[in-house]
Amino acid sequence: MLKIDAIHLREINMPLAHPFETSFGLTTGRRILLVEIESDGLTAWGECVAGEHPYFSDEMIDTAWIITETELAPRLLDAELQGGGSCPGLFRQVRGHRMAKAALENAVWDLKAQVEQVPLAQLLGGTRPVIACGVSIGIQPSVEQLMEKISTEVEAGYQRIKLKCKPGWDMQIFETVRARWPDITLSCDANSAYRMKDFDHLASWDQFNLLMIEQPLWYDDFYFHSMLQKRIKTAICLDESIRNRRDALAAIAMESCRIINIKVGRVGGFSEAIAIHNAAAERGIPVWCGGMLETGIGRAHNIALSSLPNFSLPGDVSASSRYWSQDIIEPAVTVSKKGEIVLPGTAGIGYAVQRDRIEALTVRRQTLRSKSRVLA
Ligand code: OSB
Ligand code: MG
Repeated sequence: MLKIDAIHLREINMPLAHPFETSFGLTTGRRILLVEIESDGLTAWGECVAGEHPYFSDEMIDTAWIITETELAPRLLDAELQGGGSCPGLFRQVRGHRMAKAALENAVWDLKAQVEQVPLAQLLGGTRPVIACGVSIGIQPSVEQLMEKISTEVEAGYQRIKLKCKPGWDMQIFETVRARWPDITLSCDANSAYRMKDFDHLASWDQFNLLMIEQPLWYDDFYFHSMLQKRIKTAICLDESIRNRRDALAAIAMESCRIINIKVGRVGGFSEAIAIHNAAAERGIPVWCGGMLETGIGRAHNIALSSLPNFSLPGDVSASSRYWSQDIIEPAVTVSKKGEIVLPGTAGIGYAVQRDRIEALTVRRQTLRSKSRVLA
């Protein structure tokens, strides 16, 4: 049994090495909530992937902070835990706030891996010694800059290029890219930028031989995606819409998608991520691991998750240097010329968390201990 003695919340601010633009907005720097749990002399970290604004989902760092402080941490502090799998039950009374829940649950999984002296990937059920990496390339100020970026990433060996798109930054881009790289594995991510009036337009993208179109329609929709999937040859991949295993089952049954992007934060933690992975595997639906501009801590968690067998498509888990001039783990995450990340072999997340660096980046902190428990 594990018992958590203290939970430390902190906000760190980190400028992105390159601004990242999606159909829902531009991010130049990240405000990130990190949680650190202490148990019997061991310490483990979790990263909350909620954004600076509630634009990708309804969570943001400030809602995650208050829910963690007032609801989730108090439940975790008094509990007797078998491991990370005990968290969903503890947190069930709190509806939603999955990114906040995931940060704590994932830290508990890391703690358990340290106690058992096994790599986190092994504890999660991972089997892959290396994972296949793709990149997500944001909307650029110009087509020339986009071509430059793609060229850099293709040269670096990444196995799949995903282009963020939106009305006005789609067809012409795909045409230009395909003219230069007819054979690369290419996909796109609309982050819900299209509507029913765009169905013919979306159907015309079949000519570009995209591996998938990610989340073209509303962030909370299955039904209209299933209508669209019937109209187009290209596979739809759902990201935002899939909050849990039931959503995955519904989407698969309705044929709303043929591929699922699993983000451990979006679905509330490793337990639910594994449940979705398994449900998809049983139904022949491949999954891949999405990214949320994570620091090394969240990135290490994504790497461990990506080692599960049905993560059979390259994910959005790429090198630290694409995001940060200096990461908060050592060594930084690197990607080989073959576009792969080698799973670390040591116990826990397999990377050393750089506490000094985190201290220097911290702008807000709070510690919660067992005796401070206040529940309604
Ligand atoms: O939809 O996959 C997305 C980043 C922030 C929010 C949403 C998304 C993304 C990415 C970037 O595509 C993935 C990454 O490189 O971390
Ligand atoms: Mg996406």
